[in-house]
Amino acid sequence: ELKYIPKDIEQKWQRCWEEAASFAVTEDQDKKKYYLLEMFPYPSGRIHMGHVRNYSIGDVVGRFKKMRGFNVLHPMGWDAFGMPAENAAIQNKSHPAKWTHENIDYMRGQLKKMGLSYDWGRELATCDVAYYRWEQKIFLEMLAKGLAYKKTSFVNWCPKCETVLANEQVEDGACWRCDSEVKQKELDQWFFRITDYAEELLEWTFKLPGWPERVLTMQRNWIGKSIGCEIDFPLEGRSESVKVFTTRQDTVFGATFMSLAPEHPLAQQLTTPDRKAEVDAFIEKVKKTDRIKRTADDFEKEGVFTGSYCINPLTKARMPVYLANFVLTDYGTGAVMAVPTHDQRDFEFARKYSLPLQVVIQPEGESLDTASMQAAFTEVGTLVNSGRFDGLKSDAAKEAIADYLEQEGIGKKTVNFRLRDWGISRQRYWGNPIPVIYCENCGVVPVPEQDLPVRLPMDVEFSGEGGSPLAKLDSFVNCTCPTCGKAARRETDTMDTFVESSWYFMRYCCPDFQDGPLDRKRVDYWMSVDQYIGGIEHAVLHLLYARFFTKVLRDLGYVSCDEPFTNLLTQGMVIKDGAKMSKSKGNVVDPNALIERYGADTARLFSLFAAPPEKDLDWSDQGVDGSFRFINRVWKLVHDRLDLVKNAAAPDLATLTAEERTLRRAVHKTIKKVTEDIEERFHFNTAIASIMELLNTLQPADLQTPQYGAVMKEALETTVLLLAPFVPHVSEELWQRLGNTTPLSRTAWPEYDRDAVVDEEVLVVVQVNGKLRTRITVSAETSMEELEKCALANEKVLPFLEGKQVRKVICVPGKLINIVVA
Ligand code: ANZ
Ligand code: ZN
Repeated sequence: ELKYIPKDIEQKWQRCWEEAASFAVTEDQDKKKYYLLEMFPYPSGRIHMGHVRNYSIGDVVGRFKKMRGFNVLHPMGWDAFGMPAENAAIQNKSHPAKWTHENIDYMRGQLKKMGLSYDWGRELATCDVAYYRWEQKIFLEMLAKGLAYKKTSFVNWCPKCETVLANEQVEDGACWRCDSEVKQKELDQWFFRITDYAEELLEWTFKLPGWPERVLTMQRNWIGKSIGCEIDFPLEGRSESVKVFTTRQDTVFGATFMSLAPEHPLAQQLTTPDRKAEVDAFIEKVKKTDRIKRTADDFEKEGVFTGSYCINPLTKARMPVYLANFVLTDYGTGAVMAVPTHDQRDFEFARKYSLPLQVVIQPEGESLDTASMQAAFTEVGTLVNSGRFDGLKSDAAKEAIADYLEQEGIGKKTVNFRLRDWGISRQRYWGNPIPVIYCENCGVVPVPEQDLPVRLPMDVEFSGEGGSPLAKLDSFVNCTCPTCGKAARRETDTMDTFVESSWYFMRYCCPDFQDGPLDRKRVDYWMSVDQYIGGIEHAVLHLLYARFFTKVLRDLGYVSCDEPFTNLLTQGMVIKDGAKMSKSKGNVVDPNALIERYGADTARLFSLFAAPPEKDLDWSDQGVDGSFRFINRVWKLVHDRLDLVKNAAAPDLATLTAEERTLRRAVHKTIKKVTEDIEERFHFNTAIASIMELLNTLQPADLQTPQYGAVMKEALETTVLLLAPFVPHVSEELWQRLGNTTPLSRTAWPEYDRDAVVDEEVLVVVQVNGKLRTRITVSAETSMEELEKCALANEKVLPFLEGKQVRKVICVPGKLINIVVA
């Protein structure tokens, strides 16, 4: 049949790939492996255009690498635990498991309709016990190594979701999911000691050239390494001292007061009776402000005097001790030596409370004066008013003062990280149960390995009120202590869902492994992921946790690699009418409707052609239409020439005519361009554009030469091969109609012929006023304008143009150029 009917051919080839298990892979030691991965979706209900784009990008890479001879692992699965399932359960009175699995089934069907080259045999869902049981084992091993621990802490609490949020899940003081205002709450929580890996996580950000610099910078800032000193400031009239952390020990002579976090353990003790009421009121007030606000630059700096003093260990000056709202309790030592002349926050604070200022760093060629200062001078400079350190530059002074403090026993060099341990406790049902038991005799008792998994019970009630449904389920909570046999209580917190996404990519390597979380041999064959593709919104959270987990699992002996993702591509958003596609904006295009109307190939082609992967993709109906028309043009071209090429052999290169050579050159130049665009740059849009250009060359071609059929056959087959990663269904179909019996999915990518892409050169005679002046060699395809430029700039020609005016240039392409001057 002659009409292009996407539905028919797409179903046909999807069935064919499925039946032949075309994309199933094993650990073939003879082949070079390539592990390609797109971030797995949350089964929210339906695929959206962001998914279509993400997976289309990945599929080009996967199919291309396979055609290039790689053993490509390209798996897909479901990030299936999480709050929306629970919220839906409350709303629809259905079970989160049911909701989740129905969504998975539906979305799997949608993905299959896109013709993506997944090894579906490796599919996993993190909410299945077959997956989360192994995560419990990993948790227990981390617990045994002290990498998982419990502590009481203030946590970000979302009153609406009734759960703890990681700092990363708080955006501008609001919950990242529901946008409610986040509160502070004190709770007993489980933590992963990611800070143990802070240094290594940071170091490796300098050894990941395949990651976008932007993401690496965000990770570095998040880890936030600060090199400085801890310095002891003795308290007046007391034996103890206050320890501060500073990165600017070169300014210690300018420290005129002390600022403590309101939560600092000494805060109450240092408060004199006359100050108590004011201090208590202040502490209460700060408790109510969230941490994000407290650290914002434009947040009003406020404080209260405790009534106590400490002594600057170098100047011996008396320094009033304040509590200040911008000093955080969990950074450094929770105490700051305030240097109002050189720190802006301290400056504002000092002005507000009339505290003394002393300049100790002088900028080049300037003289700061405390009376007229409008802001702190925060750069480096030369030390003044700093005793024996006067005249040193800041950098040298940092060293010298740190050494001096160490010598005198009043300080030591330290490194501080902004990174905090990862709080993983969630008071939620639909997550992985933390496998521990609380016993009055024995305390915290890990669930013994032979008792794993701790299954998530199915018989829960969802009222939507107050805390975790698990805690209300006696049959789950009540248990016996594995150590002493007494009645005990089971942990009812579940793990943050970021735990599941921290190692799923390794489980894909051995999804059916029954003897542990990971089968080291298989995991080592596939890891690291060669190309990871996903959204920039995961720049810190998921990508940092996944890196941490990889290192933990390495140290637990499960895997050899240090880093999970060699190359990372963060794709842009899909936008429509200038805004991100979202339900709230009402500008959503449903992939179902798109595929129904145009077919998956058009949906894929459009999302690949409209923008390079990292850039935002602007939705356009005309663009979709254009993609569909292009496929139709290819379809028609191939069918129009079927008779011509049917019985053609491969071209005999030695006897090609010039016209045939020109046609063939266009074909091989396109192979070169498309190959480089995909392989080196992921510039799929320009790759597709050059295939379109080739089509423009092929369509009008109509040679009467002997090998025209042979050359056209090569041209059409090449076009189809080059299109295969982008529009695989129609490519397979045309490939077959061109008489090939091996499907494209098992065909090699074309290599370009080096001889064919070299432009033919011609010798052009250059005359001035009809007299031969020189000959130049140029490509046969050089345009008249270019040829003219070359001739006019030629050094043999220039002397004859001097002082004359060019009247006319006569050009006979490929032969002669005559410059007429007067
Ligand atoms: C004295 C000083 C003088 C400072 C100066 C800066 C400039 P980073 O780079 O982020 O590590 N600081 C220390 N602990 C703090 C806390 N718990 N809450 C709020 N601020 C704290 O910043 C280190 C600087 O932040 C430290 O250096 C300290 O102020 C402040 F001209 O000490 B500095
Ligand atoms: Zn016990």
